[in-house]
Order: sequence, then structure tokens, then C-alpha cells
Amino acid sequence: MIPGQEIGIAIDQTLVHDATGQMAMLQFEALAFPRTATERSLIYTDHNILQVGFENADDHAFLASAARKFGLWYSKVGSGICHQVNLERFAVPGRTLLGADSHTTTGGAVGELAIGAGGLDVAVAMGGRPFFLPMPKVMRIELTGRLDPWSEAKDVALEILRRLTVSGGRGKILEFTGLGLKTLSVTERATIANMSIETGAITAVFPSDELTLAFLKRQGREADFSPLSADEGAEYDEEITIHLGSIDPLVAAPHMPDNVQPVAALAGIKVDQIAIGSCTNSSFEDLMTVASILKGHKIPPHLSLIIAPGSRQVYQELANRGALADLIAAGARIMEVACGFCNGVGQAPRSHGVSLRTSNRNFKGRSGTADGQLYLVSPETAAVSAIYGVLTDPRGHGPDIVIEPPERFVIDDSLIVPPAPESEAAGVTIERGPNIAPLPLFEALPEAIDGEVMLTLGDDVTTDDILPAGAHILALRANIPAISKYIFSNIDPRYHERQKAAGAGFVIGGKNYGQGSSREHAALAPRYLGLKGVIAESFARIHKANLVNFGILPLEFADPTDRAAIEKGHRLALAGLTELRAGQSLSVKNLTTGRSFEVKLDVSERQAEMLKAGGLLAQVAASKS
Ligand code: MIC
Ligand code: SF4
Repeated sequence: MIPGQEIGIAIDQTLVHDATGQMAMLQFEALAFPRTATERSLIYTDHNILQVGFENADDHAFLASAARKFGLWYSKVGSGICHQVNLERFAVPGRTLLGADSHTTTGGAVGELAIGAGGLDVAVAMGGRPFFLPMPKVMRIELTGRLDPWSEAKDVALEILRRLTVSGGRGKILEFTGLGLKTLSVTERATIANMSIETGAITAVFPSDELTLAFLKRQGREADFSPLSADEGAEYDEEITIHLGSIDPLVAAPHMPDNVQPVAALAGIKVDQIAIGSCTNSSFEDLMTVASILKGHKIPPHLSLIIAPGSRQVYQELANRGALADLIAAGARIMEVACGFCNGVGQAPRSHGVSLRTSNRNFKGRSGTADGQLYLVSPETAAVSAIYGVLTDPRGHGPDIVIEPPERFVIDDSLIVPPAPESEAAGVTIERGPNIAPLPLFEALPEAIDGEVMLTLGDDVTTDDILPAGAHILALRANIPAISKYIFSNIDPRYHERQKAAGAGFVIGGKNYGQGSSREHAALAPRYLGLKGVIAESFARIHKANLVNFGILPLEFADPTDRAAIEKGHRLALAGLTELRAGQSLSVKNLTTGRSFEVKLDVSERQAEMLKAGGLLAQVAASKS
């Protein structure tokens, strides 16, 4: 197992949701798998929930029927955010989980190897096939000491981002060790594991210990426990130490999660909106803390306070304890148990509005407001700031608040529908409303390509830049022709027309191209429009795999200084594509300037074959004909 070289791992559990599951299930069907072959596969409905038209309801009917037919669990709307519900009800120490969502990493909190991937990779894993990834390096993060009152797990996640940046975790698994772990509950570990993806890491893992057992007991799942920890004297590729006691309350300022500063340095900024929730900070402990800070206070007139519980279990517990009443009395708007504001499904702030959020990404435009100013903070900082209407350092707000979770949470899985028995599968018809479009078919790579440079972009391009979030776009996740109109729409609203007219095209990027979400639509829809290659300095792992899955060449500059000589509108040509091999260099001719430059195709043999075939589905179709 050599870091960087491709390995295949067996997958025990999978998850998809209503933004990625439509494609995953269509692809599962196209791959002709009869039934899921995993220990457990789930479909969650949490992203795509604002029913302003028939689209989402069609998608949900499709997903529910596909779950019945193919043997998946189906978590209905109202049950909660996939990662929160999965942690509560299904995550098992020592298992592998592959999820069509980048924050699948949350499962690392209980010692699960939980990895995010594109929907097609998850469809393949659902069929019982291995998941391929570059062998990770392992970075040990040793935690010592304990957090001061008012510094929280979110601040640890932000401190890691401050140190590693949004690309410092690339190619790595972050493994947490050290005595400081004994002071962090599974819910706090989940916040840290969740945001590990923001460093570009493959995932994060925590040991499974007595705190894991206590967590599983509260969920009535002690039978799922097994102890797991790093071997004595284990060796690591890299190591860092974090003294928990030295972490102040932190904030990630617009527009990157690694733009981290102490809250004290920015305190006093007037805030228009505060949004508490998302898969990072919507647990029972988080929201009980928020309720206890806000109890007896009224929010100021200029402020909108939004609270979205992470799961139905959390919501019920808040209601049963009167905490919901405290939040309502303070002036909070209680939102649906779902992702909601986190990826622009409602609650977009006003123009240039300042929004403090407990979520994990503050990318430009992600809130649905192009110039919205998103600041990421802990629930404690958010709640104390809500009292004053300005960003406030929570220290000094009184004694630390300690929330003791109940011995046993309310356990009611009635919104999570188990798979139909295999004997009934044949009788289930998959529901395809008009929003469910057929998968586009792609042809094999020709010997040579020439195409136009459609866009030249900088470093850290996010998948939100490629395919923006937001309710109206999310509603089109099952319809590639319709969603393709939004590709790069925040950067160039005419991109889709230009790309279609150009026929073949290239996009030029810098470092860490495609960071952020797992949405494979950010590869599939550009390919549908005619994008043939992305030439960048480096790629984010999930997006690179998605590009290959749909037959787009992910090419890396041999000499990054060549990038400056390429302009939008230039024509580039590449040849020898039917002979592509793993790791090979290719010469790209700039037909406009007459200059040539070298690029590298840093993929495995398996991926080179897939690229030549025009992507994985085309490859499978060709092998059958
Ligand atoms: C996100 O947080 O960006 C999302 C929306 O959950 C995505 C999934 C998607 O866009 O399909 C993710 O993180 O993978
Ligand atoms: Fe949902 Fe936001 Fe978490 Fe993505 S990051 S899964 S949109 S809550």
C-alpha cells in the first residue's frame, strides 16, 4: 500500500441523499445490478425539500420506489440530515461507509472509515464492488489538554483549517489520538470529523472508546460497539499536536473556511442573520446549549435568528425539555429538520448581508445571495452573538454551559422505511415523474481533440463555483439537460450557451480545482455540454474521480508557469488519446499562440481505460455490446 497509488476497499454501508441519490440510483439501474449487495444502504431526503413545484416531490417518489425495488432504507423528509441521522442510528465502529456527500466523514467520530464520493462510485459500491481511491497518507493529530469554557469542537475544526488550509489535508486521513480525546464526546468528535473534508482530507478517524460506547448506549445500540484504537508505536506520515487549552473562539471570515481569525479580532461586526444548524452543529448538545444561552433573552429587532435541528430525534428532545419554547420565546425562526440554509435552500441573506452560521462552508454565493458575507462560528458564539446582534466573543457570558445528554434518547425510527423484501422487488415499479430525465450517453474519446478555452480560473475553485447550490438548481438534480444551464452560472451566466456552441472545450484552473462537495453533476453536466478536459495545477480528490467517471480529462500542468500564457478563447489541441496510459505526459498545442506545453495525466490504469471509453457507464455499455 503505497501512498498515492490506487487501492480498492470493500464497502459495508453506503448513503446517498436527494441531491445525489437520483443520479446514483439511475446509474445503479444502468449498471444492471439487481439489488444492493452491502450490509446496509440508505437514501436520505434532507437537501432537496423546498417544494415550490412538482420537481422535489417527483424526485422523492422516484427515490422511495428505487429504495423498495433495490433493497435500500429510505429516510423520509422530516427524519433529518443524513450525517446526523446516520451517526445517531447507523454508524458502526470499524465499518466502511461510502457516501455520496462530502461530509460523510462525520462517521469517523465513532471510528468508522467514512468517505465521500460521487454518486456513480457509490452506485458501484452498492452493487458490492470495491471503491477505488489513492492510498492515503495518515496524519496524526494529537490532542492534548482540554478546551477552555466557551471554546468548542467547532473551534478545534477551525484551528485545524487555520493550520492546514483548504488544501493541506489532500491525500490524507486525519487520525486523532492523545489524552485530549477523553474530553471530547462523540458529538464533538463528529463536528471535527465533519469539517475534516474542508482541509481536502480523504477523511478523519477517531478511536472507538468508552465515550463511543456511552454514545451508542444512549442510542440503544451498544451491540454495535467494538473498541478500536491506533496500535502502540504506530507510525505516521505526518504528525501535529494541538493543545486544546490554547484554542480561542474562532471564526472563518468570508469566503473560505480557512480564512480563520479569533472572534475577538472581528467582534462588533453587525450581523443581519444568524443560522444555527447543518450537519456540523445541529446535535442535541449543540441546540440545548443554544437554548440555554438564549433562555430569557429577546433577539434585537434587526436580527433574523434561524434554527434548524439536525434530526427528528434532536427536535423531539428539544420539544420534550421545553428548550424549543425557550428558542421560540427568544425570537428564533424554527426551520425544517434538514440542510436548509446551509446550501442555499431558503434563508438567503439580504444583499451584502452578514450571516453568522454554524455550518461548514462559506463559499461565495453558497447562501443563495451572491454577495452574502458568511462567517462560520460555533453554536456558542452564534447564540451569544444573537443576544447582541453583533459578532460577540462568547467568553465572559457567564459560567460554562454543560449539557448532559439523557441516558437514552427518544428512539423512533418510524420515518426510516426499511427495504421491501426481495420477493416483492419484482412487483415494484420505479416512479418516473417528468423531472426524472434519462441519463445522457457519452461516446469514447477520439484520437485527437481540439477545443476552445472556455474559462481561465484561479486556485481553490469549488464545486459550488462549477454548479451553484440553491433551491431552484437543486430541484433539477435528476435532470442533466435542465441543470446544465447553471454550470458556472455565478462566474459566467452564458457559459452553457458558449460551451454548447463551441462543441469541445477546456477549462483552465489553478491548485485544488473542484474542492468542496461531492456533486458529480459538476462533472456530468459540463461533459454533457461538451467540456473535454480541465487543465489545472492540482485537483481535489472527489472531483477528479468524478471527472474521470464521466470521461473528462483531468490534466495537470507539468510546469505551472505555463498557465499564465493561456487565455479565454484560445484553441488547444491534444492527440494520441486512444493510446492513453496511466501517469503519462501529453503535449498540448495552443493553436492560437503556436506554443506547446506539457501536461500530466495522473490517473491509474483503471481510470485511463475508463477515460478512453468515455466514462464508466460508456465503458460498461461497450463491454456488454
Ligand atoms: C454540500 O454540502 O455542498 C452538499 C450539498 O451536501 C454536497 C452534496 C451535493 O451537492 O450533492 C456535498 O457536500 O457533497
Ligand atoms: Fe447538508 Fe450542509 Fe451538511 Fe451538505 S454541508 S450535508 S448541505 S447540512
